[in-house]
Amino acid sequence: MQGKYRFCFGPWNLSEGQDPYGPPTRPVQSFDWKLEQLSKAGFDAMMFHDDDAVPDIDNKSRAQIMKEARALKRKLDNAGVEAEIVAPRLWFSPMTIDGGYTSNDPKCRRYAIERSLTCIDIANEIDGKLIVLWLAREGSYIRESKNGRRSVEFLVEAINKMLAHDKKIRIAIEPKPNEPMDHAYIPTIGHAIALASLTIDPTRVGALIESAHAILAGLDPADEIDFACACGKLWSLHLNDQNGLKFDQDKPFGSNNLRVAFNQIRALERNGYGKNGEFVAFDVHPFRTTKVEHWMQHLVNSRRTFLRLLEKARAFDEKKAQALIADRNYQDLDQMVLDHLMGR
Ligand code: XLS
Ligand code: MG
Repeated sequence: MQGKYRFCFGPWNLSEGQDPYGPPTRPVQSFDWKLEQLSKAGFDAMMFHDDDAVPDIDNKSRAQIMKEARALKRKLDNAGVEAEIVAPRLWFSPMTIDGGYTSNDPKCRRYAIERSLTCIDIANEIDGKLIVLWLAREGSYIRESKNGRRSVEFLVEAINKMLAHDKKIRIAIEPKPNEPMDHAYIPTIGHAIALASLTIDPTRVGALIESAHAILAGLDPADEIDFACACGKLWSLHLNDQNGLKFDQDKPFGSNNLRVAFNQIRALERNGYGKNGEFVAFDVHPFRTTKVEHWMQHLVNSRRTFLRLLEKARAFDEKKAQALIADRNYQDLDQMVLDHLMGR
């Protein structure tokens, strides 16, 4: 039985083009416009940060936050769009300059935890089944500024508070090795899964793999997928691409390396990814040069590439490949993959 995949993206994936060296190149668009584009392009769900769901969250009362979350839920229902994940944005506030859960300031650590609990309440209101923790500033700029052992304990403590706050919520940790930090405390999927095992309920803590983050760690995303799936922990996925060890590029899926993309899909296929309702998200950004009228293309194209490569993965001659493997003829296996991808 071959599975069907369901796709999503987040409002931040329709970004305006600013980078550290220049201002936006496209005007800001409303959330409603983004939701409409998502529906029109036939995607199934939307991802959220807590403040994508409720903007300016830190300056609103709890009652106001919940009211806006309920209004968002009605909007999503009307559009027939699900909420896939909600992620606390713990890297923007003045309270998270030195990190969220691992800040050296106890007041700031408390802020990060309280904001995460509010994020869980918002997720429940909009029926988002999964909390994602991209641990953006949980790391160090210089090694001596933080105690690494203590930081791991702070992370466990924070996740435990979330698990205790809601007995049903599931949490997926999204590792990334660097940017904005010099070194992040949870750089790979192995670290994420090990961290899960230290919490009070490891069955409710899993992981999310982003292709570019694995590449930035010098790893093959397909191997990361297989590792997470072997542990039963791949609960969400951010496909994109990355041209080597540079800044985080969030290129369209397959844009840099079709073969690496092909192998990610083979890994998803052999692990039955999606059979438990998991989504495929494209955490991609438009090139800065993109015009307003082409603003959706990086998402539409990523899905198109995914579906084309899915056909390629399913049409791959496994019998022939197995015969070459049995003969230890990896030379011809290599060429067989290239020929297959080139259409012969
Ligand atoms: C940034 C992350 C971010 C998360 C969600 O590098 O990929 O987009 O997916 O917080
Ligand atoms: Mg991501």
